[in-house]
Amino acid sequence: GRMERPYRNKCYRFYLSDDTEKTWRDARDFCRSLGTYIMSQLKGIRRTVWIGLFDNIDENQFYWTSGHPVTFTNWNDGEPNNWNSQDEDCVDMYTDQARAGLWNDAPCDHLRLFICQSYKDPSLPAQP
Ligand code: 2F8
Ligand code: CA
Repeated sequence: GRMERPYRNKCYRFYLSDDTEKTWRDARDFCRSLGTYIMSQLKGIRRTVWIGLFDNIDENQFYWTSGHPVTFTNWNDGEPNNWNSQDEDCVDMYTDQARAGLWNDAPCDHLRLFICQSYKDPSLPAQP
């Protein structure tokens, strides 16, 4: 059967019935495809959404609000750029077809759509 279980701040989904057996490679590809879920929910929005990344403490030193280290970035060409010498210290993500998933720094006080991420068991601290 299919089960979801929180464990140490991660969520595990088990595929344990005989009819869902896969090769290692197919299992890996299947698990990876779950990651496309978030972007698929944003199709058609065509506006930027805030993500939890900011550099208002130290210019050009970006942090995640979760405290996780920044190990991956996905800036649009030319970003981050503090456009027009404005202080652009918060990061949003494009959702339109051409730029879907790419990041831009924008002024933190601008209004944007957003997505919240939470952990399956909120009593557990965020662990990098
Ligand atoms: O062209 C990139 C540029 O586009 C906008 O400025 C015109 C963005 N401004 C806002 O989102 C407020 C810039 O951040 C972006 O670099
Ligand atoms: Ca920018």
